[in-house]
Amino acid sequence: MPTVIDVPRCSADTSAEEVAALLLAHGAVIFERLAPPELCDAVAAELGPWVDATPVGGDDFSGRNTRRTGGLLTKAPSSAGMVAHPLVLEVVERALWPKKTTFQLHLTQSIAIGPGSPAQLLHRDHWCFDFFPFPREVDVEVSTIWALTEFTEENGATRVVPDSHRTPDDLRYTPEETVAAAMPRGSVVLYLGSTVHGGGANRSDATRIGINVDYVLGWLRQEENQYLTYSLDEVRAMPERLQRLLGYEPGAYALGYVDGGRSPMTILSGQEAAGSQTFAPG
Ligand SMILES: O=C(O)CCC(=O)C(=O)O
Ligand SMILES: [Fe+2]
Repeated sequence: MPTVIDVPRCSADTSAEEVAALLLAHGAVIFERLAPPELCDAVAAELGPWVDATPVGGDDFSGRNTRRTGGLLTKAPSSAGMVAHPLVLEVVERALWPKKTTFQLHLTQSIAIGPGSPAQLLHRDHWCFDFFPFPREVDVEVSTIWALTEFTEENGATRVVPDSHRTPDDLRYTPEETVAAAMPRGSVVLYLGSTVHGGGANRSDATRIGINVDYVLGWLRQEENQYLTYSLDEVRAMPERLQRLLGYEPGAYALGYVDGGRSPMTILSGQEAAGSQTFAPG
């Protein structure tokens, strides 16, 4: 039986620097009770009807009794309090490497794992990049899952393999090598794109709901297409920080420009000078 270490834990008064150090050291970290109950209540109330209307997944990886509801920023606007949580963003910024210009949202989704669901296949989220073998010391993605319901060993808390983030990409792990990211409602587990993990089996009689928000370097393609998920008018109504996170700021000097060099941010704000061309972010 292998010795399995637990996911390190910290609280809302731990500094972003310390949290990032734990995340980089062990590949995962749990921030306990970062979202107050009122925020969880608001997100749950806004989200409820959307989850009810969401079909279950069509394959084993998505989960045949799991409902994945995307585009959270308009379906559950309060989720912005999680998506753009300043402490989480600071940790993400510190952890991603090689960080140059910026990072962006990779996806937002609610993951509602229904009773009786088996465990999800263990995987590394950065496999979404067509299984590109990133050098082991490079972290291009940070994933987060907020516990909207309590996460327990029994109800399908995310399973994580601590310290798996620097092992060869093709090294496979067994369920016995995972630990449950059990945590109270309002907590969030952060893990690197290279960290092995998967949704747990739900052996309870209630649905487990997590708010999954992933971040990725600005020069990579987003998993959930943010430009088609929200209309321009919806994006224009959002705070600037969210607009930037959605990918409307250049991903690097010339990444994402419009028409020869205009920044999408100036198009959103309608403040561009006619004929002006700039690659400058914002
Ligand atoms: O729902 C979970 O706990 C994990 C889901 C996950 O890792 C994924 O879908 O990539
Ligand atoms: Fe995953």
